[in-house]
Amino acid sequence: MFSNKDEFKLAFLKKLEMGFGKTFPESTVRDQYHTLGNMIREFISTDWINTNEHYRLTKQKQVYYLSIEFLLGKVLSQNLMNLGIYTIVQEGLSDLGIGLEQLEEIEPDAGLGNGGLGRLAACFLDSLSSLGLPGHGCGIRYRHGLFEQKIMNGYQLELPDHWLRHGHVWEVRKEDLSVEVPFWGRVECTKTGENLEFKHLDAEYVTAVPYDLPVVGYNNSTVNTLRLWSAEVSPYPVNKDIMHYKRETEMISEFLYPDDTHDEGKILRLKQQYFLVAASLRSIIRSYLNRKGDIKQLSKDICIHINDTHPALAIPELMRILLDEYRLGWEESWEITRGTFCYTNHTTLSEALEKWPIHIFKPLLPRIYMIIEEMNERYCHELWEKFPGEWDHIQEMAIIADGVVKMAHLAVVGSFSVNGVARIHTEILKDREMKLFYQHSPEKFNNKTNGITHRRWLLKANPELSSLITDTIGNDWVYQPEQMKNLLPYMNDSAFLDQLAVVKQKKKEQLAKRILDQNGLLIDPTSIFDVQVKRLHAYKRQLLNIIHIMHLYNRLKEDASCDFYPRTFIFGAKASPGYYYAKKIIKLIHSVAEKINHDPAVKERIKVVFMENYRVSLAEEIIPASDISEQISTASKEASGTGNMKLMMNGAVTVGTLDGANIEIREKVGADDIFIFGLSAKEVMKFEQEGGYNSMEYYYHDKRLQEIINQMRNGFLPDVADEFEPIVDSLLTENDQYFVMRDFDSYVNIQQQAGSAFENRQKWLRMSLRNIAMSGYFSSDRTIEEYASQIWGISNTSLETSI
Ligand code: DL6
Repeated sequence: MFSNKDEFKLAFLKKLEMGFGKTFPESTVRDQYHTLGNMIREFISTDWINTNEHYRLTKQKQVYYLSIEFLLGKVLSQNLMNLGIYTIVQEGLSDLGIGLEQLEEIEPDAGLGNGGLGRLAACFLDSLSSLGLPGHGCGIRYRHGLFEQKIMNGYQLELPDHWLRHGHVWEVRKEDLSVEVPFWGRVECTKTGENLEFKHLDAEYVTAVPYDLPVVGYNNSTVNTLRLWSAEVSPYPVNKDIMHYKRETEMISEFLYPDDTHDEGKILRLKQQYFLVAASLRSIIRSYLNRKGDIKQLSKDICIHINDTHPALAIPELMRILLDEYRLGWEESWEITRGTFCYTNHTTLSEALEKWPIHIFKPLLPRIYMIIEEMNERYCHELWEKFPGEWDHIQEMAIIADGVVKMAHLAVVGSFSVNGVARIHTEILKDREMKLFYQHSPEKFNNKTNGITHRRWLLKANPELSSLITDTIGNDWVYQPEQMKNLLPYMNDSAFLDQLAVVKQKKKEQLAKRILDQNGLLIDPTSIFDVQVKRLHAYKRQLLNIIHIMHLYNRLKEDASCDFYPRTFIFGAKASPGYYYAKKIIKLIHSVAEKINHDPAVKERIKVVFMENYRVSLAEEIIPASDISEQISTASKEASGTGNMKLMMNGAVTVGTLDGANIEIREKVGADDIFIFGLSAKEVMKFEQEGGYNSMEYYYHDKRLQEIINQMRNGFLPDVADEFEPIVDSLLTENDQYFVMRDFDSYVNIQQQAGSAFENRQKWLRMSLRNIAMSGYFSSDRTIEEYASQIWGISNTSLETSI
């Protein structure tokens, strides 16, 4: 298509004219973006076809990663980089007077996810392709991804995300591969000889139309597929008002996470989940049979990964297909099914463990419900044999109990592998949440510590640091990220450390400019950039961070001459629209920012910045500029975290609790190059068992805390009256469930240590370097290699190997 800059320019101009019927000078930036995107997608298509053909011919085992979220962000630059044509395109465009970054600005962030779980899925896809592994994603093409956050007077407002408004250049609609998904209706059971036959009658059908996105591997010609399903009206007749049916149908793929506080919302969520799995399984099996697969061998040739419990209905759905469509017996179907699925748990928070009320489930998915009932009966029978008479034990493990279907139980029982996402998380699952299941089938349980793709989070997000690394140790680290360890010998090389400092400074200046443009706030790029970017949740404790900021402010007010290195506190966080408390924390951050940023007495030594609409592309700007990475969740609550890994990889030093993957980060960098504070998970869980600690005591005895809490309610903060009563209540009346006050003193001390360490420039640069050098372990390539060899049983047999 093009192999050098001049060919690229010619092809680009021709495509622009043909696509938009305009001359180049008449074209808009959007026309240019679309032209480039379409060109690159076409460029990819030969490798895409070849990869599929290769899989078909070699009949190698395929993995399908089912996820209700894929937080892809922008893909233009990543694709150019993975294809090895970034420079050709950049220079070609530049000759035409177009900045590639201008076109990137136009690209919408594909925000089909909330946070960690969805971004992990996107990193995994990148690693699968880049390692030349046969693994594909299946998800939903939401018309509106995660809401756009606007801040008005310190309050979060949610606007619908219109990422598809101008079309999506990367997707290919494959209408011919549409499938029909049934809801409602009734099941008729007839007996023919010895056999029972089940028919789903009077169902209401929804057409699932696939949109395929290419997932381009890094420099290896592998292009896997992310298939996103869109819900459309079916050609089958319906028994209700057609407009009503259309609205209901299209709602299925309208919004990511509809509000499910009421039954109508719950039905929609459940519909989304079944829609995803029913469509995906039909398409997986169809393509398996096209490859001349034998349905009885399915579990040897295919592995389906369930990303959290949202796609767990895939288990009864496969049973239904095997029983009703292929007429296999229960035992045989069950063996195939259990051999096909594996499940990852991403949280131990009980409110996030999904349970569907039977009164909603049964009428919506009548045949699936029957199958789950049968699975449950057989499973309880098996338990009864093992634990005769122990009703409570069996009840606790049942899939259906207390009027609900327990999705985590369904996922565990129907999978051959169950994993947590960091070592401590897996241990907590085995010891607590899933203890009985672990005791029953310990062989299923394993840990796969999360990872992030270094290609996006370092190579693309931080080209300056990437070049420094490559100039210093060569580029093998791009293929084998653990080779970043070869940077360790430069620990005492002051010339190298100086270059590292220059890179960080440059990234900080870029971010400072963005903050000036976006927030109108001038910040000091030589101050410490102390960053907490993640979803807003009580357990993540943005509150502890802001309380600490208030404490620093109070100290500076008491003694303006006190020794204090300037700090810029940077937050980025979206709160779930219905999460009232989290929204109060956002308001609190803004009120504190308002107070501090305008107080001349602090002499610019503290600045507080809240960056609106945190998303993947903004993360790519903030993370490379960070000095301190705030990972301060209440120990035992954060399953793993992945922001901690991204920040570490970009040289930020962690201030954190012994929670999630922070523990493994500490093991890698050593206790001297991370700042650990607070209660351990064991201590937190012990307090929880004993009914918590007495937060009032801390209020009365720690004058610093008392002052801060009083300031939340005594008019000290501008324009707020009793705005923060719910926060004060959570700390005092509700006994501080997340141990914010309990960990405060320890946090203040560690922050002081971090500040002092920063002042010793050489020491800090060495800490930063060790974090970068040891971050290779947290590449999702390592994680995916573990999944591939230890769970999925797939390997790289691609035409070209990646190195
Ligand atoms: O595993 C990815 C990510 C972890 O890093 C976070 O620690 C965890 O909170 C997050 N979990 C979710 C839970 N969603 N649900 N259900 O996003 O997963």
